Amino acid sequence: MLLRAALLLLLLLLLLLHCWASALGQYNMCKSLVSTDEGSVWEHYACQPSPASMKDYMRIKVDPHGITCGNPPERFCTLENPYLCSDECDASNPDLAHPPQLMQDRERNGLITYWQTVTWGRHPEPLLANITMSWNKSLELTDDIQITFEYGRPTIMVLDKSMDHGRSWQPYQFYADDCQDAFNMQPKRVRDLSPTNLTRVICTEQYSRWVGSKNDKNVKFEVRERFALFAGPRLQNMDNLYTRMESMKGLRDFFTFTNLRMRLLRPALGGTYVQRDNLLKYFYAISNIEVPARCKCNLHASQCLLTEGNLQCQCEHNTTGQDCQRCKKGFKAKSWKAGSYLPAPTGTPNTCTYFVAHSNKNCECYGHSNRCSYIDYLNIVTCVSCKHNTRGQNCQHCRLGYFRNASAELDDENVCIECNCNQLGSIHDRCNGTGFCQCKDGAAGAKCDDCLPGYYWKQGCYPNVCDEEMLLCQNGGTCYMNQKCVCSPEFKGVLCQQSRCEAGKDCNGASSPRLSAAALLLCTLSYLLATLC
Ligand SMILES: *[C@@H]1O[C@H](CO)[C@@H](O)[C@H](O)[C@H]1NC(C)=O
Ligand SMILES: *[C@@H]1O[C@H](CO)[C@@H](O)[C@H](O)[C@H]1NC(C)=O
Ligand SMILES: *[C@@H]1O[C@H](CO)[C@@H](O)[C@H](O)[C@H]1NC(C)=O
Ligand SMILES: *[C@@H]1O[C@H](CO)[C@@H](O)[C@H](O)[C@H]1NC(C)=O
Ligand SMILES: *[C@@H]1O[C@H](CO)[C@@H](O)[C@H](O)[C@H]1NC(C)=O
Ligand SMILES: *[C@@H]1O[C@H](CO)[C@@H](O)[C@H](O)[C@H]1NC(C)=O
Ligand SMILES: [Ca+2]
Repeated sequence: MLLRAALLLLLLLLLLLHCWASALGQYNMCKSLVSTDEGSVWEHYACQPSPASMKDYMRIKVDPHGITCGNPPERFCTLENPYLCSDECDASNPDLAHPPQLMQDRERNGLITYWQTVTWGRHPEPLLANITMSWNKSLELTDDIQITFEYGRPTIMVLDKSMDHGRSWQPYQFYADDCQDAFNMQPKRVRDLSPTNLTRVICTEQYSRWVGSKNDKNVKFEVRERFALFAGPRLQNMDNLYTRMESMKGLRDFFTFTNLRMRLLRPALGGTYVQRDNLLKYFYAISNIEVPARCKCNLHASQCLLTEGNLQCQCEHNTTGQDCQRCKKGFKAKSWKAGSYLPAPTGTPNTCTYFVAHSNKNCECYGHSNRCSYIDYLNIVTCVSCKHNTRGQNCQHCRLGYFRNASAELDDENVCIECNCNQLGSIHDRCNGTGFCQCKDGAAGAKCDDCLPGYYWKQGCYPNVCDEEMLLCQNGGTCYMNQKCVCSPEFKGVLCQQSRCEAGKDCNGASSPRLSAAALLLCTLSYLLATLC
């Protein structure tokens, strides 16, 4: 009796814990053991890692070379105290150095540490600096990016992002005290956006105006406010946001990145003009960059760990890859798919599965079929109804009329490319392993849609009748598209080589040839009649 009560209590406790856990974070579990009539089985769910402070994992690069202050040591002053230039930056003295890593350190005892640039000594040449942050991992923003500037925020800057490890970049947000002047853009705020255009790249003046260097130090990229358009002001309706993530094109990608870059284009001025006689008060200083995000694991992992210096999703659902973007070897009965947030609250895991044939042998079809049959007399298992234009025991070949896509893996839907042989120029519709068709005489090109020199195209390739080199039209005739000579009235023949006036005939009497033709017809008819009678 007591045991029973204790068990019940434990169960209640577990249930409570479960509820508490699911309220705390959605999609935080990839699987759980549930008991059924047939014993315990694993149930699988769409899952994603918790948000983390990604500044701990970022690699920072600062450009141009020599932009960090302190080498050689230099003095600087602040916008509020422009004539007290007693502060010093010295790269060789740890207490006075301001290296880039101070943008991502954990500050202790209230001591603010910051990266700082050289001062604007080269005015009016612009003071430019790039800060590139790399993770070597696809991440998804979960809250605002926040950059903390000491001694004033830049009056012009751009935040860029890359989704392909820095190969290509796109602007994420423009910042200026005068958007029209700096970027020829209308100033906007995120609150001007609506659900239909929240992925619009805007220029904002909210973080660039001078408010004193201590009043507001932060420049933000607003994620929370954008989420709120779907999830409500306190993000209480995240289900709605997740539903939109599934259905709205480009929404998830908008928050996805592998790299970020800040382009600092003009420092804080503390006023309208640059004071040329005191350039020691113009520079950039950043004490912190906060990037709250989660690893993008395509809803196939609830953990993301640092392995060999790189973030790596701990893939479940028999997926693999840095972002769980592939099926594990041997689990390719279906094509890979990302997990789905829908239906709420647990989503769809879209697990990778392997196929066991009736004979209990593995049925490997590289994802082009999920059916095999056992051929008794050959003692083999072979895939049935290979899709994506494949064929073969394992759907490992391309159907006739298709060739292998060299840049695609065997389990790719695009693995076979149509030969596309020109019907008129080629012998048949098959091609070799690199897509070359077999051409009829005179045809050329990979698809046989061209002609060799000396041939012309007219529903196939035919040898030239005339040309400008060997087969010249004669007697003033002109060559028409290599197909025929257009002769002047007095000449005929393929190359106009024959005169219409042959020796001994009267060329001027137009009626005489017609007459003789009529006579000939008459003769033939009478001859026929004679033989018939
Ligand atoms: C910053 O990056 C942009 C884009 O690659 C480049 O055009 C610019 O020259 C860089 N600026 C500096 C100061 O390195
Ligand atoms: C980036 O991550 C991939 C996968 O973890 C790894 O193979 C590669 O070496 C990493 N590159 C760098 C520069 O760390
Ligand atoms: C977004 O749409 C809203 C209303 O549909 C419009 O008022 C606003 O100007 C748009 N914002 C941008 C940046 O285009
Ligand atoms: C992954 O494969 C293993 C067999 O190796 C199986 O036990 C497990 O249930 C599979 N997981 C999923 C999510 O299908
Ligand atoms: C070849 O495969 C790659 C990778 O899947 C794909 O991007 C490309 O479009 C394919 N080429 C053709 C011609 O289908
Ligand atoms: C296909 O034919 C082309 C042209 O004859 C040739 O260059 C190519 O090497 C052939 N490819 C294969 C795989 O045989
Ligand atoms: Ca710091």
